[in-house]
Amino acid sequence: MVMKIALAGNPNSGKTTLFNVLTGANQSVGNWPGVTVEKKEGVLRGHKDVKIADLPGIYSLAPYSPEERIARNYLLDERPDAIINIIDGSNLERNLYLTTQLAELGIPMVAAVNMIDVVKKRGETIDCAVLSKKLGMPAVEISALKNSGIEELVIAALGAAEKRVSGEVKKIFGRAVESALAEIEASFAGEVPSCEKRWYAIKLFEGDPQAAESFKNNKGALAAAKEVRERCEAEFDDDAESIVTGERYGYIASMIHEAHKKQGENLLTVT
Ligand code: BGO
Repeated sequence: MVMKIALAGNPNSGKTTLFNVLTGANQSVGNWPGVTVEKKEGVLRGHKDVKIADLPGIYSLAPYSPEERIARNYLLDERPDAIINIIDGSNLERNLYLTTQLAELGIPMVAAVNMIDVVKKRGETIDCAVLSKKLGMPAVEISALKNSGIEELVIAALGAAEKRVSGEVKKIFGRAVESALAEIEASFAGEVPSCEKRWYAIKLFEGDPQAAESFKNNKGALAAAKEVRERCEAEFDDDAESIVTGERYGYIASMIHEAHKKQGENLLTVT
């Protein structure tokens, strides 16, 4: 059986470099349907039954730019067996924003922390065990340019794809937002597969237009989401999308605080 793995990440995270390392000459290039955005697919070296789809470089899974829509629709509609999320380790905060969103899709996933050569050259370290625990997925340090960590990454990605179920999606928001999301999830009844519930609860809470469109026949869920959203917006005196973004960055800051050490930090001084 053919397995599908999607490669997702920010622009300039090293996605093309990694795609080339993973697939070698086994690539085909076309366009995504209806748009002039390049679509690259390839076969994983040494694994002829594993296809790698290179998604456009994106900063978030909002449905606003063509690149975001392509990546998001591919992941939602095709539900690949796994996602490799390439993260520029020298730009953790910005890159982890997308990572936390991808994790909500309920698709098995591996974080590939790239540019580790740059990180090390700066005298910094990234603790992948901490990232892995906080993200609820394997995290592997790599340098796509120097071809290091690739074997470990492939093993982790194939392992995730074979399991077919994602790890438990971490509850990264504060108590009020988490309880709002639980209320929205409860309104789905049996209509949404359990691995997709959190994604749709967050999107409906945010008032995401594309998610609302896919729930147009489920008026109960839309009404529940609206009621919960309005209540939270009044409580926070802010709009739902900003509340979610703010709390997402809060969680990312706590992850980085634990996982990213700069030169001279946390060294014991003996007097
Ligand atoms: C240029 N380490 C280092 N040091 N650099 C890396 C790594 C890594 O692990 N991985 C990728 N790069 P893309 P997207 C460049 O092209 O794969 C570099 O957008 C240059 N080019 O070599 O294109 C990679 O597909 C001139 O750098 O990313 C590339 O995600 C001077 O990161 C850049 C310096 O990689 C982006 C760099 C003419």
